[in-house]
Amino acid sequence: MSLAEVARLVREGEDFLVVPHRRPDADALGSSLGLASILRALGKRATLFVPSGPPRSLTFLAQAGHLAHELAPDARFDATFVLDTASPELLPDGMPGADRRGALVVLDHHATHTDFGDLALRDPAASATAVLVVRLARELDVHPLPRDAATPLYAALAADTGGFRYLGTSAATMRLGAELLDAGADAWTVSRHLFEDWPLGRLRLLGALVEGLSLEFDGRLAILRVSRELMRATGAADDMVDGLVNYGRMLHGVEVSALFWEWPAEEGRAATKLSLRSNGHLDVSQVALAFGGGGHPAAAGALSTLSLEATVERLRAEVLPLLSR
Ligand SMILES: [Mn+2]
Repeated sequence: MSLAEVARLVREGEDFLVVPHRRPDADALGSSLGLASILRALGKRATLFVPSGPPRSLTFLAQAGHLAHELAPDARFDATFVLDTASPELLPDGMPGADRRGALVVLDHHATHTDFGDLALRDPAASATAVLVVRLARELDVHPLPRDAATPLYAALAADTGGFRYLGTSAATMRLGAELLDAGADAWTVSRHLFEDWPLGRLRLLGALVEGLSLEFDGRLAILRVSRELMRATGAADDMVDGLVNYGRMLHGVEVSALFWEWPAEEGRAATKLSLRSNGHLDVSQVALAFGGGGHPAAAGALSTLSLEATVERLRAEVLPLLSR
């Protein structure tokens, strides 16, 4: 689907709904805030739907625009933009039905995804969904980018590139970062909130995770276990676990870091959240896919229906062929 078609939909419509995936991360929320602000700069109405509200760590971003926690039952939209969302199951509850949401337009950069949406701009080569939002803004001749879009889009880009460090960070990534700074993005506030400013529970949890880290396959696979007991002992809240998987990847010799997070069992079924990071040579999105999840080649995840240790066991079996290639 072409950028021009999506741009035409924007020009012809008046009233838009913008939705990031559930439990939005910085790219999902930042690119949604950015798009809503760009639509408003064009004189359109934009409702940003985040029923759960922002996660605590991203409340600093939510100041850039109003988040709707619910939609009026009779609300109708000319089109609904869904951002950073690889499959419809990842959308929040309470989405309007097909008769009220208009065309469903997906902007996403996940390598593994479900084909959904009436129109889609999908580019796995884009380092963040924010890149696609800026492409759309250019197509719509929005110059310069609105000031209140700058910090959210910068945060989205900074988060998904690990602070402009990850594989795939290019001159174009840096140029876009610079353009967002020119538009008024507050880089220090973003860096401080995204990469520092940790609650004590998270730092204590990291300490315990490093202490309990185990290595497999000659130190090429790092395993981090987050049990409910460890969460209790360190005083960490559920929103403090995201991203800790990266610490396993920092270790010399490690190619894949896997974090296993014991999730409260629902209806008596065991569940383990699995996060995977690769140092670039192995495609962990394929491993996540085997567990019913997905993501990017270097960063992926899944929700396993097995217990924590059974998930570890299964992962060993899935990763071994990759490592021996
Ligand atoms: Mn993303």
